[in-house]
Amino acid sequence: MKTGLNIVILTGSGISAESGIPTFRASDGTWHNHKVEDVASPEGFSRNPSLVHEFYNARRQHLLSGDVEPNAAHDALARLEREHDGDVVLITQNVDDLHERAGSTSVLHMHGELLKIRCNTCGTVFPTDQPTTIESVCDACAGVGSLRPDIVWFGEMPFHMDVIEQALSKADLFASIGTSGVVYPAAGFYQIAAAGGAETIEINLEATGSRFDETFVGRASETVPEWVDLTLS
Ligand code: BV8
Repeated sequence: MKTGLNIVILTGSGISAESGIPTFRASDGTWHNHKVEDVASPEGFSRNPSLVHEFYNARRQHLLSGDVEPNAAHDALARLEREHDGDVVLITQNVDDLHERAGSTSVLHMHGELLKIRCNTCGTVFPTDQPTTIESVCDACAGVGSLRPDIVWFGEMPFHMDVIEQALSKADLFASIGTSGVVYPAAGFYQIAAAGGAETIEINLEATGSRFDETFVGRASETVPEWVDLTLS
């Protein structure tokens, strides 16, 4: 592998599947037994905020339960960041903290984070490991019922898009790991990177049909460490 390459990585829920976190599009088309528009949209939140708080409280509790740990794929990406002699930018659509727990240091959570909440009134973002409800009080402005998950819902602008677009334009290598490539703008990142001259690869249980230069098929906990070994060799 040539030295000093700029590597940009995008991960999706497939990288956390073997850690025990259900992927977004389960086969029955629902997501944790809910319709997406009811639990991952601003309209759904204004229609029934308690349902949305419960939805994210349950996922946060599962993440913090002790049953969910980073897997070998998360560990391998942290090793790539430590050992690669060029830039490694890690973008994730996931809202879990498994990349950080595996040792990745600068993770761009473009869809937000389960362990953060935001006040709709004053905009303050807090770390949290506690459930939130419509009675929760904002510690910054004392607003009652003004807290929401610090999550990007459908129809909302993803976070860090300026940094992401910069990184994609400078990428020499773009790797998409464990994502079905259905949700935009993330699904279009490989095309932006390719337009900037990057080689693009996909690592997934099955090829998604998007036009990557190369596809590695297999479980992330096996294929990602193999790809990192290859990239560092
Ligand atoms: C926006 C919240 C603009 C966090 C999420 C038509 C065309 C283009 C776009 C649109 C359109 N209609 C609507 C849109 C926009 C919309 C969109 O893309 N809709 C889709 C459904 C068509 N996008 C948006 O609304 C985005 N915002 O566009 O804003 C804008 C402009 C101006 C002003 C304002 C706004 C916001 C999108 C973010 C939505 N939030 N989640 C949360 O609660 O989790 S998205 C949700 O999908 C999750 O974040 C998830 O990460 C993400 C992507 O899903 P995947 O991670 O890919 O998961 P999935 O199950 O689909 O796939 C898993 C993959 O893993 C599979 O391929 C599987 O094979 C693989 N796998 C499984 N196991 C393994 C594995 N691989 C390896 N190893 C394994 N073991």
